[in-house]
Amino acid sequence: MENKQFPQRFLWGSATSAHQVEGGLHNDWTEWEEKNAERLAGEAEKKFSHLAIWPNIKAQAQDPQNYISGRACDHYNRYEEDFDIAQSLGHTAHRFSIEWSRIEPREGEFDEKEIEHYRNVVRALRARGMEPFVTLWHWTQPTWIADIGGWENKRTVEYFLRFIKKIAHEFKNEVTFFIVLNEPNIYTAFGFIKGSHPPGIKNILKAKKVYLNLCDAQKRAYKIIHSVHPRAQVGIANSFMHFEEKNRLFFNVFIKDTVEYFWNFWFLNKIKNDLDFIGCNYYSRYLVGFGNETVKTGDMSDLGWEIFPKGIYFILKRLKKYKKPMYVTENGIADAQDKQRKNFIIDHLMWMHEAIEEGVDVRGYFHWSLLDNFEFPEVRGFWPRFGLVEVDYETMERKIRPSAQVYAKICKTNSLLPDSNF
Ligand code: IFM
Repeated sequence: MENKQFPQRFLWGSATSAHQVEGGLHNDWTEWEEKNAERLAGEAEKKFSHLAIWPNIKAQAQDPQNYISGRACDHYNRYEEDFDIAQSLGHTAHRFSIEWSRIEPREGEFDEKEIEHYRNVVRALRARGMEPFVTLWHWTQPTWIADIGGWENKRTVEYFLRFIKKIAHEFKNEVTFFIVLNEPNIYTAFGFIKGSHPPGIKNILKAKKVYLNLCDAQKRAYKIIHSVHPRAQVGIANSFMHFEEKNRLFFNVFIKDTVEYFWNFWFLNKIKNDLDFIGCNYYSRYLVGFGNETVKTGDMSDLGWEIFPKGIYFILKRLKKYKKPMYVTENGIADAQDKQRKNFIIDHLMWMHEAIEEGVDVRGYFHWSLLDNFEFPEVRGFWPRFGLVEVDYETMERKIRPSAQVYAKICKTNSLLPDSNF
């Protein structure tokens, strides 16, 4: 492999979300965790015993404590130490979320102390030469929002926009990049169709209502942020999956096209005129349709997700038609032993580079995640290990994984060096 250089001023970093790393929260998810931890521990064997990693995680996955986010990584108190690590690894940007339930714990009461906390977070990043990318909603809400029916209720949109306006005012001199929503498609599918994470509903009509409300919120937030902060760059981080049909049966191609449209493009098409950039969260390929698989699949992560690096290229190429700058706002792997992460990173970046070479305007890459954390979708808890940095949840000690050093070389040289250099 020859040296592959990335564009000048390309941003390199990693991503987290408040609920997954901060600790000490009280929101609709923490309440749901308390009520469902026993059940989730009881279901672990059925859900995870097919995974190669099962013998190593069995005890943890069957322990109800695994499903309580609790003090998480204590990042709320340790963010400076964590940002020191990110800086030492050559990161030039960092994505994190501001937790609505901290800022507005009771309706209409904004907590100035917590606003100050996040101001300090932003300043800590800037002091270390990292550009902050602020997510404004990463799935959690204050309990008073859940009490009025959460995103099923139109009033939630109005409350959310009031929160957005407050944040835009407070941070207009400190933050340029705002990601309004994180993965509304995953939140809605698992929360309102499969019912496997909060609020645990299985009702397609409610799902539709929630999705439309989120869509409305994203569009209107764009206008509100720009009215307060004209120089802001406002985007979304959506989950994009690479879909393929299991085999070439005619009907399967139709199914694949339909699923792909609704998962990857429906929401984006609705909001595309109110968007400065697209955030692409990419993890894996999914085979859909009927009959036996004729597609040969590759290696799997600890979570059983297929490692399919070329998928990031296919997705980025398909997003080119929107003619917006793009950031890969998440891409990562659950790999407790850090055996696959190095190649995962190199191979995905190689394909991302290929897309850039072919004219796709990608301006940054955020690895998921800086730290091991509380794995969010379907509340899998602490056993999946996504971190560049390992966290010992007993002592809170941080240990940089070898793959993080490989990624650091890429960040520091702004290039993928020939194989021999890694
Ligand atoms: O941990 C999550 C994150 O919260 C949203 N995107 C996918 C990640 C890995 O599952």
